[in-house]
Amino acid sequence: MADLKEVHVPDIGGHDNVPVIEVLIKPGDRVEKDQSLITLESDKATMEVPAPFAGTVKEVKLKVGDEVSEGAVIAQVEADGADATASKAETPAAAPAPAPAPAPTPAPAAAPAAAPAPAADAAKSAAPAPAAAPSPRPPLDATIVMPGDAPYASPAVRAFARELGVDIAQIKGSGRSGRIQREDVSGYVKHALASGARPGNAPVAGGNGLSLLPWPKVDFSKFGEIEEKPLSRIQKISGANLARNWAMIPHVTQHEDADITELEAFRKKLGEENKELKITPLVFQMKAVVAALKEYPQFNASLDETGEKLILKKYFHVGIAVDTPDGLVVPVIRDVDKKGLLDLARELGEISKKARDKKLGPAEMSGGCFSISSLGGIGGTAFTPIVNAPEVAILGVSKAAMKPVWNGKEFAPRLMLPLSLSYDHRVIDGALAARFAVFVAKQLGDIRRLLL
Ligand code: CAO
Repeated sequence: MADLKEVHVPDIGGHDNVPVIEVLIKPGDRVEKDQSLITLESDKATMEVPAPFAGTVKEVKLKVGDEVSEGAVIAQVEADGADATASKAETPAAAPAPAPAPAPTPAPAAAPAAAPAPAADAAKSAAPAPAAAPSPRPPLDATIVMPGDAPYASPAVRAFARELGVDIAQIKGSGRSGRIQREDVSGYVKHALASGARPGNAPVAGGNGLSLLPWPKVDFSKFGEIEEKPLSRIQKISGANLARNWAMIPHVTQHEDADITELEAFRKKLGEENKELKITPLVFQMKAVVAALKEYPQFNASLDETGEKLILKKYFHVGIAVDTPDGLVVPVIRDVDKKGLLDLARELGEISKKARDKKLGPAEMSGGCFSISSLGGIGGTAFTPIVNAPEVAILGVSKAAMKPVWNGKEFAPRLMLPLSLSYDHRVIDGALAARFAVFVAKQLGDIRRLLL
């Protein structure tokens, strides 16, 4: 027997007052279980709220522009008999929304398809995919990994497109507000097949697109026990940004060692005198980087969205990559040039605690000029950090180690800090990068320079 039930907004990751940007149902509509009812858009993600059961919409309780939180009533739905068990919609599917700062240049390079991936995994997408279903491989465009360009389509349509190996961002939707329908996906595939695109023979528009294989679809349970774990929201958002930056920026990494033997002795002394603070090498690196940004202003810059102009910044805000249980975040420490080592140590402690307690606001993660990613507390001898667009360079720091260094007469034991400077080769030439890295190393090698 039919049962009139209210459908509520589910858990939307603790967000309140999230605007409704689309209402996809009207009274009288039949909805299937998991069909999208409304679309919400927070500052970080667009989320489609699916129907928890099948039925007929009797009354819609929301309109575009309303702001909702968990528990708000979406609609009254007359549920089909056996389906009428749940009234709260399931947790919505989130698509990352635009990052606070836009990408510098829509370069002709291509990028992995809609599913964002951490950099290392993105690299794997170029590997052969033995278990992938045969599918047309359309040319991919770099804008696909721009989270803000996430196309409108229901989870079912997205799944259908994935199944066919189709990049949904290539499809023009024929539904309301450009919404992509199932027919649009099949029409796209038919067209691609008719125009000669087939597995292993994808067209490459103007030679500018990368022809990437679809993501491998593998039933891992065939090989042993597995467990599924959804990516956190932070991982999805940072993954999309990393994938875009990795695909669009021609990266080169310059390596350099800094002799921090004297700096380390000074740091230890400073730590003993200021026991309430944790003074790590990172604060010195921040000061050294700012000195280098002043010397080489090309590094304190961003490409504008046309890719034809550099914006040079006269302020010195440094982003610090912080590892949290939910993924990587990059809070920004402002005006590093105006702060002393102790102030920076205090602020770094506060901001990394805030990051790990998930209390960072968007404002605290924007406005960076240059980032530092320090893995020195963990280990490693070098790595290749990914530039945090629209910045043009990032300094990776590995673990300092005692090494024998030739001083002209003999090998002497020195504490050497490995630095890995990744830069956007569109903006920075190799020679300039080498000069910047040497400059940073010199600053750290002679801390008196940091006072200059
Ligand atoms: N070499 C040797 N030792 C180092 C070091 C280095 N380069 N950098 C830090 N250390 C030491 C510190 O002095 C500290 O030692 P004590 O415990 O004896 O005082 C210890 O390592 C731990 O330091 P820390 O990591 O807690 O502190 P930090 O200021 O160096 O870094 C933070 C703070 C927030 C950057 C760090 O905790 C973190 O999250 N790092 C990971 C960043 C990351 O994930 N980057 C990868 C991003 S992908 O590109």
